[in-house]
Amino acid sequence: MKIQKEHILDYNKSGLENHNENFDFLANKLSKKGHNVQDIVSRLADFQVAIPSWALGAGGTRFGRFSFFGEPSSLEQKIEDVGVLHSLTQTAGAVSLHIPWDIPSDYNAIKEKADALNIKFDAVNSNTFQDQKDAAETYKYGSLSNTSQAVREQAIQHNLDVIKIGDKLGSKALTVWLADGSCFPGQNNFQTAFQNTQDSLIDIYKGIPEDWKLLIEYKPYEPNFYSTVIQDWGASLMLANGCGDKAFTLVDLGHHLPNSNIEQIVSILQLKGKLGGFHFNDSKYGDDDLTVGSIKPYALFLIFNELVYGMANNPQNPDLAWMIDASHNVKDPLEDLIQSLEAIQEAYAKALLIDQAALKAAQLDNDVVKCQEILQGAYRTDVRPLLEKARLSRGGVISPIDAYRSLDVRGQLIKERGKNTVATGL
Ligand code: RM4
Ligand code: MN
Ligand code: MN
Repeated sequence: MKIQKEHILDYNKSGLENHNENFDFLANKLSKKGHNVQDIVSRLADFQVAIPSWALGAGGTRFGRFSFFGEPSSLEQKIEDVGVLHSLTQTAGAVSLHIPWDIPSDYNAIKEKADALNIKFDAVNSNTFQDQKDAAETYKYGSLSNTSQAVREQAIQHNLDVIKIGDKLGSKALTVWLADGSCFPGQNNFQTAFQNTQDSLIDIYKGIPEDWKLLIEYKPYEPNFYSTVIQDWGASLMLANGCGDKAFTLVDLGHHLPNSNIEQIVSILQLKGKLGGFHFNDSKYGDDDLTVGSIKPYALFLIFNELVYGMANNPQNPDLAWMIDASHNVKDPLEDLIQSLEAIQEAYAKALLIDQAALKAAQLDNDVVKCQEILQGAYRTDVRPLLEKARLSRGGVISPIDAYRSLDVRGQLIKERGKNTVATGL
C-alpha cells in the first residue's frame, strides 16, 4: 500500500481554507511577539522521528494479545507502513530495526523500498532478553552480565552481528537495552554483574564503526523485579564513559520511577555531551509504552524545553537519535503512532516558542513567577496550525488521523494482507 500524491492533494483541498485562516491568525500573533514563524515551521518540518519496526503490529501484555487486522507480516510490509505514516505526517522519515525480529532477507530490496519511500535506517536494536531458536546458551540469568563466559560471548557476538546488519542498511548506531538483573536479593553480586557488563560492552564497542554510536539504554525494573544492572542514567553514563567517546546514554521516557525529573536528566547529560538518543512514549505507572503525550504532555514539553536549550547551547552533544518506543494494545498501531508523532511535534513547537532570553533574565532576577509565566505562556499556545504548515510544506496532509480514516488505510491494508496476519515483535 502506498499513498499517492494525488490522494494527498485531493484530501487537503477541503481543509486548506480553514488551515490558512488559522495559520495566518497564529503567525500574525507570534510575529508580533517577535517570533520567526518561518524558522519554527522549517525546524518542525526537519524534525524526523524513527518508527520502531516492532510497533507496527498490535502489542500485548503477558496476559494476552489482541491482534489487529491487516498487520504487516514481513519487514517489507513494515517499511510500507512506515511509508504510510511518513507520507501523511512527513515526520516519520526513519525506521529502527530490532534484530532478530526483523532481519532483512534481501538487503537490496529492503533498501530500495525504504529509499523509494524516503525512509532511512536509524539505530539498530539488539535483543539479548529472549532466547533465540537453536541458541547454544540461555539468557535466563542475564546476557552481557552473566557469570558464564560462554553466555557473555554469545551475547557479545549477537551485538557484533547486529552492527553488521545495520551497516549494510546505512544505520549509524547500535542501541543496547539489557533485561539483565535479578529477581531476588542475593541472587547475584551487583559488582560482578556490573563489571561483566562493562567488559562485554567494551568488547562490543570495539566493533562499533568509526562513524557510529553505541547507545546504552537504562530501565529501573522489569523483567527483573529486584535489581536491574543498568538501572538508571548514572549506571548508563558510567558504562558509556567506560567504553569511550562513541558511547552515549539513551533516555527512554518510560524507564523511570514515577515522578523522576526527566528534564533534568536530559539537561545534564547534554551538558556532559553524553545524551545519544531518546525513546518517546508515555506512562502512568511504569514502562507502560502508551501514546506519547497521552498522560503527561506538560512533562514532555518541559523535556523539550531542555532539549531545545541543549541543541542550541551544547555543541559538545551530538545530534540525537529520536525514536518512538510504544506499543498498542487497543488502538490501531498506525493511528497510535500518528498521535505520538503529533504529540512530539506539538511539544517541540511549544518549546520553540519559549523566549529563552526572557527566561534567562527572569532566572537571573530570581523572578520565579515570571519564569513560570514564560513557560506556561508557550505551553498554552495552540500550535497545531504550525504543525499543519510544516506537514504541508513537505507534501503531507493537514490532519493525519482524519486523512488516514478518510482514505480508509486500514481497510485497504486488510484487503491487501488479509485479516489474520501477525507482526513480529514482543
Ligand atoms: C524495552 C526497551 C527497548 C525496546 C524493548 C522492546 O523496554 O524500551 O528500547 O527495544 O523494550
Ligand atoms: Mn526503549
Ligand atoms: Mn521500554
